Amino acid sequence: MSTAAASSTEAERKAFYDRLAPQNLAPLWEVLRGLLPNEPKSKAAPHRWRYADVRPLLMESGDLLTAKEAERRVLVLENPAMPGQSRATATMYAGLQLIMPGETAPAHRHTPSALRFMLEGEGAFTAVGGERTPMRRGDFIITPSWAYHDHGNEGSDPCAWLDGLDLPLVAFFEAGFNEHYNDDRQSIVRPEGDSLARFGSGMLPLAPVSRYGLTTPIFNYPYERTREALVAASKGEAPDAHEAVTMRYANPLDGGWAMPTMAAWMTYLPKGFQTRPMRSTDGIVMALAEGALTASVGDKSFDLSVSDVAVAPGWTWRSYTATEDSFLFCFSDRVAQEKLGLWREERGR
Ligand code: GTQ
Repeated sequence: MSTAAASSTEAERKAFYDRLAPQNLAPLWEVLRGLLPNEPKSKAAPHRWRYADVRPLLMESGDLLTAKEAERRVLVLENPAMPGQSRATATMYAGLQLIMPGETAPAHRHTPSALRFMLEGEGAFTAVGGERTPMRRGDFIITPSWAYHDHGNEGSDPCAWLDGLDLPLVAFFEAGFNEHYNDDRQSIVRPEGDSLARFGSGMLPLAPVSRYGLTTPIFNYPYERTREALVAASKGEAPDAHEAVTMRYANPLDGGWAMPTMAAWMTYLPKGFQTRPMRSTDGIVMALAEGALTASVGDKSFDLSVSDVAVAPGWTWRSYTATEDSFLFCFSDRVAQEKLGLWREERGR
């Protein structure tokens, strides 16, 4: 008859584990607490990158190598708690991309989806699916999974933007593919503005066909329209205590989020407005489009100026105080978590 487990010594257990290892077996009871925490504890840390600090280094990289040499000239925003992993949050990659006058970031496509939030410079464009769009400050621009894309700068200023990609998610699923186009720039088959006219005018083609699978057919949501909508919406009802005035970028074909794995939204906080704390399971990357605010994230407090980027890790309390009329762009993996039935939030007082 076997002895009751309770009577076994540490040494006996250890000896047993040592016999398990060669068979690629392990005792669950030694790791169960770590596998099933009572609530999430993000590996990411709250952090803020000041654009004023990063910009000189980004510009220096412009002298160091061409966009073509680099393929993408980007300074990766690495979460300080996860160095070397190219992650801003547990699941989201973020970077600052620079393209100098006359340059082209050559056409390629990959299964990870990308979003861009335009920060600086005039004259940049991106091409997706045979159509070009100008990239202007505050524009939210999308590169759908597996769509060829190249970026160019036909102006006279350096152009810079925030990149967000679902790279860590795709790597987790081991579903990453990448391919180069046969030229630096893809051929253009549609006039500028075509997608926005067809899908972003509150009207749709009679037989609306999705150009990019699960991703919105609009690939540039211009800041002008976003800003106007938020300000107009703020007149109709008081800002929400937790969300202030928040609207999400939507796919006009189904009303869902614009992208299948990355959720993106913009929050308008009128000057002096202070949100109540909330937390959600998605880790958030934010960039200030306009204004000035203080973001409290966990035990940190970050003053954000225009184009500063910050990270609020998952399940970490966050709140904002606007020192000026402020527009805060945010993205996270919320849409993926929602689809998997995992997303939760908690609203504090
Ligand atoms: O512009 O296609 O920041 O492929 C990282 C990987 C940007 C891009 C990044 C990319 C891109």
